[in-house]
Amino acid sequence: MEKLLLRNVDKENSHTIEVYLKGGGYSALRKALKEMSPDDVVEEVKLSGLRGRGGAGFPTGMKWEFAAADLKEPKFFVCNADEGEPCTFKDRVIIEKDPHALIEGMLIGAYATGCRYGYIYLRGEYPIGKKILERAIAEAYEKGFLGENILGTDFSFDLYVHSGAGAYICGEETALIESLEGKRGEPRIKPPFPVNAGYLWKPTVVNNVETLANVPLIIERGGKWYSQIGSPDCPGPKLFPVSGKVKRPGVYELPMGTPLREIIFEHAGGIVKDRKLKAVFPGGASSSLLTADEIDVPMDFPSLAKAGTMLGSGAIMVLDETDCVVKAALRLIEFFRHESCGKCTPCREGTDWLVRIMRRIEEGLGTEEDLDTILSVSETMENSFCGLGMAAHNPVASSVRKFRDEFLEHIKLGRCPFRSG
Ligand code: L3W
Ligand code: SF4
Repeated sequence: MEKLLLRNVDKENSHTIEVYLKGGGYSALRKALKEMSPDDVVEEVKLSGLRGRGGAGFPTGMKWEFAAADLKEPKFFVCNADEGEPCTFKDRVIIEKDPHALIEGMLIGAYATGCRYGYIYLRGEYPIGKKILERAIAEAYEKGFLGENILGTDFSFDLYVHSGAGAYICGEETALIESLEGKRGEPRIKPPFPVNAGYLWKPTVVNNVETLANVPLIIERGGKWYSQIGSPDCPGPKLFPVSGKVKRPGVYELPMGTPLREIIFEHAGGIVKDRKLKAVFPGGASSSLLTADEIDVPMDFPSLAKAGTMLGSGAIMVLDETDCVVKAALRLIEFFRHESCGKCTPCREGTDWLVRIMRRIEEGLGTEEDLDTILSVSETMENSFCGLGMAAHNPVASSVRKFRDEFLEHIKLGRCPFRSG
């Protein structure tokens, strides 16, 4: 497949505006501003079928339509670049190697929705990305793509980078907004959705980095062209970060709907030392795992939901036959316990309970009853206040359901069977 999202990343100095312009950069912005009305842009994005790439897959055109219809002013356009999920490192490639694609996507989105100011909320642990983005923004101001009366039109837009301080919860859009306002990053109740009441309670569009990088392509080549790539229900190219026990870990751009088996065994080169595949977390650290015989699934939002898991950020984490599922699930729930903001009881207490029980089992001190307790705590966590708590239990609960024998072996042996002695 022709590289679309990664079309620029292998060019020398791909992060500079000279290289971006040479490759046709900012021509989509020019087309949008000079030849299309804001409504035309929204319609084109709706036609493309683009769905959010941050985890939930909400239709981007619909989100923009809601924001455009809200006439409160000023409106804000925010890029969620708080990429903090373990094993998710796809947005980083765009931030560091093709920052102008992101800026151009934001500009087109801001024009379509009537936003005057923009923020890129960047993961605190991406200091190189911060430098690159700030330089790219300065270059875009110099060339007249940012600021007052862009390209001689009535459209004006100012853009800033705001660094997070290392809290995963600030990737949740309403916690991100609270943090941007200078408050502690804790989620707000939804609705109202940010499109109507976001930053400073004004209409605010929040889109993920990868989502926005698709926008110049859609405007340049048309929504119809875009809608024919990948899965019909969920089209477009997708970045899949692949990590764990594969021969060639990395970020792969493939059409949405590419089978998981193909990604692992063809693109990522198969399992290290030709060992057996044991399990895969197909959609980031909060997805339910799939067993080796469940990987003939197309990697898109509806197909993975049907398979009882989720696409999430599209991050694929692979375990081989020498890996302990209990330990892997424990590591993930430890992350979520650390990152739970503590606002609501099911998540704050649930993640802590799961860590304690999982540690006990991993150390060989668990009981069979613990497995029922894990499933019951997981069920309670479904009632959490935000997506973090609602999904944090998935790796643990799915491991218990699909690898119950491995848990029982820990309990019977009184130690981890993957550890010698
Ligand atoms: C207007 C309505 N807007 C929904 C908007 C909403 C948001 C988007 C999706 O979860 C997932 C979560 C994590 N009017 C609307 C509306 N919207 N209805 O649509 O909303 P929502 O609430 O379904 O999801 P969310 O809270 O955005 C995100 C999963 O992502 N996740 C996280 C990945 C982490 C990364 C990373 O580190 N880069 O991506 C992992 O899978 O579990 O399910 O904008 O406002 N009626
Ligand atoms: Fe905070 Fe977790 Fe509740 Fe979300 S689910 S509000 S992260 S405690």
